[in-house]
Amino acid sequence: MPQQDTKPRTTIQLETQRPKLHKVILVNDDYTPREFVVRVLKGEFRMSESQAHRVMITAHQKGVCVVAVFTKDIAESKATVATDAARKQGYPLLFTTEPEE
Ligand code: TYC
Repeated sequence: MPQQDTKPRTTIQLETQRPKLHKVILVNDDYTPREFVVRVLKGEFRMSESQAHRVMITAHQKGVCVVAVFTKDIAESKATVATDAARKQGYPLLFTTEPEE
């Protein structure tokens, strides 16, 4: 009778690969009107008036504020669209992105 192999099998744990999320960051400047910042936050990031106002004031007081987190492509696209909207109106408003830890 053939001997049975009783050695435990090596188990391979396959981790589900979750894409790293990227933050969209609103940067303060001295020139863009507050109302315009709020309008862009509402339009591009689907925020309510009060959420947008809170984020704008945080950036105004601290220099930057995290707006939201998305996959890399979406974060970069939203930051570009929002920044371009400001450029079209002649404002220096800037949205940047960075990977989450
Ligand atoms: N600091 C600007 C002002 O006083 C308003 C502002 C807020 C601009 C947040 C950019 O990310 C910003 N008009």
